[in-house]
Amino acid sequence: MNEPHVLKNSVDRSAFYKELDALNLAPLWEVLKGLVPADPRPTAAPYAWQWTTVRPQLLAAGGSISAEEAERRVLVLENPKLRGKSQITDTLYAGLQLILPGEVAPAHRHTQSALRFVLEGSGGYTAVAGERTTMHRGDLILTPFWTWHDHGHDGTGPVIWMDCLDVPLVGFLKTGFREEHAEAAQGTSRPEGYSQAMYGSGLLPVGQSFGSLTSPVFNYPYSRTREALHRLARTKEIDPHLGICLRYVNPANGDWVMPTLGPIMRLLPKGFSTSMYRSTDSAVFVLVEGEATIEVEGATPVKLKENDVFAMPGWCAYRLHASTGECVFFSFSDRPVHEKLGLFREERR
Ligand code: 1HN
Repeated sequence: MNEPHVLKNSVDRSAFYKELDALNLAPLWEVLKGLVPADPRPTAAPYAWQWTTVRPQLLAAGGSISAEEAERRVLVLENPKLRGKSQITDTLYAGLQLILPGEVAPAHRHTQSALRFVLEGSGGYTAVAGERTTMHRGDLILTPFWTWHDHGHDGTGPVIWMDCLDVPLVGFLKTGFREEHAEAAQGTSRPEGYSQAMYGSGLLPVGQSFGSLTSPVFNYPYSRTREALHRLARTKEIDPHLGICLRYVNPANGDWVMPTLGPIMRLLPKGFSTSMYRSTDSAVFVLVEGEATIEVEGATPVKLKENDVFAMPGWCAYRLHASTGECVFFSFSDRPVHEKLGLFREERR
């Protein structure tokens, strides 16, 4: 048998720790529980931005800087617990972008993936990888990583959308690359509607194989999404925790539309309250139609109106309630990453 181990100076370790510190060494036992917590502890707080407050500031930005000078005229939605970091949650970026008639936001590409959710206006367009698409309220437009993209506006009145990016995640991985296009507006090689017809109509071209990471469709028009949700609302099959909740799909493989961002659209019938739910992914909600409340466990319920934005940190329990008529929520989250890494968990109460 070995002799029991005797500690020499267990009471005052500070001199020892100083010695370690000078050698860029640190004792794990002082930080172990913090490194490996019992459950997720997001830094971000749940938080709502009201459209009626933010929209005038965005229009003021329109009077203060051109889209060309700004490159992207965006007000970043910064989580109050993560100020100065351009993060709406611990892993997600979101901002509201304004483009005015005649402006061009010049073409570039980067390894960050982006979704755009259109909030207001018509006549705006985004060109992605050689094809242009016109934006309408409620449309979801993808700019997959490393695809050239520029925005413009041939119509009248302001066009506003929410940019949703995986900037914090790509920053953490230190995998950011970016390039400017030689031309402000990239040329197009396919007519508008080409991708929709070829890949987004319940059909796929015979004999073509697909890279699996991003959807070949890049505009998911709200007219179609809305039609689907409202048709399903006439049935009684409603998930008690999620409502009528559909994810946008890559038609080539049934997966999420992008590897890092998972967009979702859901309808809650009039008066419907979801049961308390939480999941590891952090999410950003936008109320698209109706009036709703979001109740985060332990906090006062927050009332939302159309185009209000809500940041939901991961592992926060919440319920959604359709206050007056039925309501429609858009949301996006980092769930595809959690799923691919085997980290996704949810709790239904
Ligand atoms: C970006 O490329 C756009 O293309 C918008 O409209 C917002 C925020 C961070 C990094 C890249 C755009 C962005 C962005």
